[in-house]
Amino acid sequence: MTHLRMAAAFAGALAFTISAAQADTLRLSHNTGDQTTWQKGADRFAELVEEGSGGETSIRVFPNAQLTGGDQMKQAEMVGRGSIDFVVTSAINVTPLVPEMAVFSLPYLYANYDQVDATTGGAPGEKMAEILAEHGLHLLAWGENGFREVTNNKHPIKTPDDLKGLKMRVAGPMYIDVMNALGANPQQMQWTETFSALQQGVVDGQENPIGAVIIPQRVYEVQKYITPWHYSYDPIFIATSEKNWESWDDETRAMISGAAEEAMAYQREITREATADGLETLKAEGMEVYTPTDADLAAFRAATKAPFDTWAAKVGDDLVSLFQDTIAGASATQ
Ligand code: X2X
Repeated sequence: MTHLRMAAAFAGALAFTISAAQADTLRLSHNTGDQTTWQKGADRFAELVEEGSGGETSIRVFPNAQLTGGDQMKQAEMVGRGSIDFVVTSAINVTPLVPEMAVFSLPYLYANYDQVDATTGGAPGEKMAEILAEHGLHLLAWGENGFREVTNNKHPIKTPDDLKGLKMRVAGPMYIDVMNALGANPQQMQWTETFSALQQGVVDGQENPIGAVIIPQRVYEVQKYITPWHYSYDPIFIATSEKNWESWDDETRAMISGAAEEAMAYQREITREATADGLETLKAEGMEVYTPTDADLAAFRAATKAPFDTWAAKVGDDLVSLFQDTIAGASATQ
């Protein structure tokens, strides 16, 4: 090879390195599988950002909490520190870092979607964004995991007594207290380990939203009974690090926020659609559905009052009142 040809080859390699460095690839972590509405929302966000940046910014989506070695609670902390660019996760996963996030999921706080939307779209949502910012997380938009419904393999759950002694997988600390109050034996476990734990009978049951998780993650293959008891609502959200946010100019901020809003509106819509006909889907897959009566729901509510009070005190009375006042102003029935 002549010197000249070597120089040309070297220059070519250098140009390649520079352009690869310029096309910014940001990383987004979420903690469910790649068929869920979480993934679909994250993918839509990535597409919109790629378009909005004229191809200069691409986002790679990592499902199943891969970036934190399967630890779903650690994602928010890593984003807060700026080591991951974006997270799509649900409220309960953030409670070890930001205990106030448990307010959303207090047992029987919400009766319907109008009430949910009034809080995420109003002053409570803004207040939570301020609290998240204190932990280095810049909230971009709210999406939906949904109302969490209980499944198990032993028998239909009709009353609080039916939970006695059941081994229940739960995602986070507040749900441990709720399950204990119901007489179940709760066990905190990563979501990615739950399917095989249910399959092998390590646990008897679990609780998760129908459209966002139970159907796309095929929980019906390893669970027989479901009771749509709507005991706890769990929102998801997209956040970036405050560090990223500070580094972006106004135009980039507007583009990223707009993409997040649009992606989460889409995510919420497909989640509600999948939930609306979800029980039919689950019956077709062989699950047995017990639809609780108003009296059953009142019994579940009464049985979860103690953990409600404990966690309301933990998150703070002012915050709970802000949510309750907003909820009272929204329509009471579906
Ligand atoms: O772990 C769960 O149960 C899940 C997937 O719903 C959450 O991330 C809270």
